Amino acid sequence: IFEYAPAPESRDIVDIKPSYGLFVNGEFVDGSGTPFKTVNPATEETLAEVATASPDDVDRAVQAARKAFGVWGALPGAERAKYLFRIARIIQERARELAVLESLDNGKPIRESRDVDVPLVAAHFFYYAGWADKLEYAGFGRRTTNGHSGTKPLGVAGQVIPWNFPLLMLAWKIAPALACGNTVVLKPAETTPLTALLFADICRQADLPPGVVNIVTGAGETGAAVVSHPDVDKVAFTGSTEVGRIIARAVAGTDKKLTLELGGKAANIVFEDAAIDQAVEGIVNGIFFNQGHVCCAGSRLLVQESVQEELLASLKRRLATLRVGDPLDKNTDVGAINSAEQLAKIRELSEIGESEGAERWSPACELPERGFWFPPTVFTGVAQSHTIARDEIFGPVLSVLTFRTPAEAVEKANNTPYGLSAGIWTEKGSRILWMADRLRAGVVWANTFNKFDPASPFGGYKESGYGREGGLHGLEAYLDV
Ligand code: TXE
Repeated sequence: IFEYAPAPESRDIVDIKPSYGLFVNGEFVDGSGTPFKTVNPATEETLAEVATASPDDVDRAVQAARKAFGVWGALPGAERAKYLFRIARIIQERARELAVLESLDNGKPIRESRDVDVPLVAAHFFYYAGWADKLEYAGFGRRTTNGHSGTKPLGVAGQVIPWNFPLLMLAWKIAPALACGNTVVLKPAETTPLTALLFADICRQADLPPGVVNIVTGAGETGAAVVSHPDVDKVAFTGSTEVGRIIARAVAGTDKKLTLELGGKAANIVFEDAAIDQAVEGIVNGIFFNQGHVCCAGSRLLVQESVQEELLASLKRRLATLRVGDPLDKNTDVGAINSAEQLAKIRELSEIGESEGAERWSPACELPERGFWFPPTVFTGVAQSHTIARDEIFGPVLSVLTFRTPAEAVEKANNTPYGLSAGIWTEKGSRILWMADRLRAGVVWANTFNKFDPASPFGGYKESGYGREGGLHGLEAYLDV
């Protein structure tokens, strides 16, 4: 299931239309709001003009989803599985198109969209297709001595997703929702709407009944109309903690169910007995993968004092080999920053880092003149009180802190309002277990980082949100028992 077509780096294989409408009830239709432009962040060239869904358009999408729920929710699970398997296979067949379009609209290196994002998207649809006819065995429905318990889909799911993994976040949201028998109105982020619209085309190709999946494009106002629509039964959001709070308030006092996947400030903790070369690869992957636009990015390196010097020297040598540039070049390691706004935020926080006394370092690298670019950056001498040790930067910027004992590592790692992920690098198995028990993080990786699997639940503690996506637990968010 992880197969994909090779060498997709040519732009010519995608057919980008000058303008796009909304996908409602199985058709592409005009939006009534003012259309917006989506740009290629690597060149600032406009890729297409995209419709904005007004509250009335969102209402039409929700009504279409409600009507389709009558059919889709009543289908036997095995029938729903057939559609999901078909969607998964079409994703594989169109993997090159999806990967190139994702890199063009988002700025991420083609190697990542081709080898990580798109294969994981297909894997999610395969995985949840497999559950569609087995929900009663999933631990939710059981025969008991006096009868039996069962599950029901919730109804219409309103889903709002961010721009860092446009297709993968769509898959995390849509695949389990559909497997459980719900229908969907999804709003992609305004800087990366194109692959969601290509996915809409895939739904048509798979003959998915009209209204089961609806895609409404637009900015935050469109998202707000989706989550506050009275006929939406379930809200799923991935994005900033700030907007997560707004959504939690909008949903409070209604009968809607809610899952939130928000920001993070993960600690990647390296002990003196770790395999240093391996740890360096994990640190690089942890913070420079996807330009650091990753909610679970290992943005705080906690290194044991005794190996700090050796580790940093090795890390700097490795960073000097990273290639920053054209996302469609298959040799590129670090692509473009997704938007001018995000670039401004990364610049501002980096300047604050310097002004608060941390030492800033970047390898020599030539950045393209046009587009949104930021070099891989490391801050050393960072104290816990520094802004760059506390705020989510969401860019290719690593803050380095040190510790002496495992207990101090735990204390520092947990000293954040977030709790999404953490990494541990050590040769001692017992230490991994000791640390994992004490880290307040939804995911703890050991001797690896940023590893994803559709069978693994993912989600946060504290201000990183609540609910789990992925795996068996991901079904719970879309079922009533
Ligand atoms: O996020 P927003 P932004 C963090 C990261 C980043 C910061 C800001 O630190 O720098 O958030 O990014 C929609 N009701 N993350 O401004 O605004 C919006 O249109 C309903 C972490 O892009 O949260 C988009 O589709 N929806 C994160 C989505 O919410 C609303 C990923 C996310 O945008 C809305 C992205 C409203 N009132 C950013 N306002 C992660 N957890 O991975 C906006 N939206």
